[in-house]
Amino acid sequence: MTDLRQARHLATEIPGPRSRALMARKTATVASGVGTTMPVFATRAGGGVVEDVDGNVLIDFGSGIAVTTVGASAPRVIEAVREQAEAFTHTCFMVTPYESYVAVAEQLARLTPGSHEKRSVLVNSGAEAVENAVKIARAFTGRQAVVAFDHAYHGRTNLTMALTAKSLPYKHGFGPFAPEVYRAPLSYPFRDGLDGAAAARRAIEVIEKQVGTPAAVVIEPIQGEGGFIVPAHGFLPAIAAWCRANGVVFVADEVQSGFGRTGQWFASEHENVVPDLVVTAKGIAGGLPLSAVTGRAEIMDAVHAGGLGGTYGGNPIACAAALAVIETIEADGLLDRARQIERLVTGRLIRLQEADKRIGDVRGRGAMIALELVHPGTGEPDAELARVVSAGARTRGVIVLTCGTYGNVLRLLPPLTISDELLHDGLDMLADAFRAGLNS
Ligand code: PLZ
Repeated sequence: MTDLRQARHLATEIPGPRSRALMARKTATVASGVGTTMPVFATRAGGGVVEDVDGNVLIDFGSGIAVTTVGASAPRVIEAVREQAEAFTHTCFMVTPYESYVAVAEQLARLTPGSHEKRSVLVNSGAEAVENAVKIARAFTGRQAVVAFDHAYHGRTNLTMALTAKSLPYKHGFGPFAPEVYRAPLSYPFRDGLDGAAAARRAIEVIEKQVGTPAAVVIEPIQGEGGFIVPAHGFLPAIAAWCRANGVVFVADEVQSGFGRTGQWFASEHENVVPDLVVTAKGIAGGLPLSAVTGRAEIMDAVHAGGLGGTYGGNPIACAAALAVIETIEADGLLDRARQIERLVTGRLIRLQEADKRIGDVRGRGAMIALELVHPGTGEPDAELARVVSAGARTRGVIVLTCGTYGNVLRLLPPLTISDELLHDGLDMLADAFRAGLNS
């Protein structure tokens, strides 16, 4: 969106009258289980902002939950989508294949960690891709058990609800859940104080004693919804090494942490981990619904012909968008940009933390940075403060999301196309919201 002004602008209160009217229509017709973070309706978005129906321009620290890494109206993506839509919108890859699906698989083989031979399957959502990774690991190993971790988030389908840790809002009332899912303790340095090796020993002991040898271990290299938890150094490599030694498929759920978000193509790379299977979604296609499982050829090809697929999997418009996203990240140096954003944002947040004991931890990598809020002294999670500060930031025109098992984490996920000016302005507003939150 070339004419979208890249500056915060409040034309009305938040939400304005048009958004309020639309919200009334939503309430009357959209299922109430579908929540919204911001009470405003979008008209345009791109660069580092979202414009709403009342003419407010909001700073985007959410990227539609880590999706629009290249911006919400990236020129190459717009062009690729337009061209593909004119050629054809769908044939179904399982009926009449097309080149872009193959090209996306080639790019995934090139970009995911490890130089081994790889295969990919393309599907539509993060949850669907995680489900497929589990199917593939089961077919390859002939085993059934799957291990996930504390605080994990893997989706809202039945199997991925089972893998997801948090009950409310994701699982409550929706059981029974898929069987043969087991949970191991994660490394959570801020709360458990363990180094990576000790945390891995603790997790492996739980797996060995309570599960035996599972088909797969599924883990987010940096947790998303669970609180942007970065495991202690050495934890991921130790878990991956145990998997390798025991013939267990190591699945990295890079749905939120992947595709340049953390300053590498994949967060696994920060720990030199080469997963057997990598699950991608979100940032892969600039907002078009696309996800993938990419992994070792011998594991992926263990599935019988016709065992993987779906009507829309690898839709041609989504594939065209994905190729444009990859080109954009490489041509525009966006991995470097993610690292710059990390320096700017963490620098400012650490200064904020030094002056405010309610900020217990500043963590994350690249443009995936979080603040964990606590009651000073006890360190108990302070979800109410997270609610007050994120709401305060939103009324000041900044889109800020929360996360965490305890609901006490503020997470910043700006598009990599955001300007430094917008980052500073957004962080100023966040600091204001913290100051105002003192009196709440
Ligand atoms: N794995 C690591 O972060 C999606 C969920 C928002 P889908 N996270 C955002 C919500 O409340 O529904 C996610 C993730 C990780 C899997 C998923 C699931 O991806 O595309 O939402 O299915």
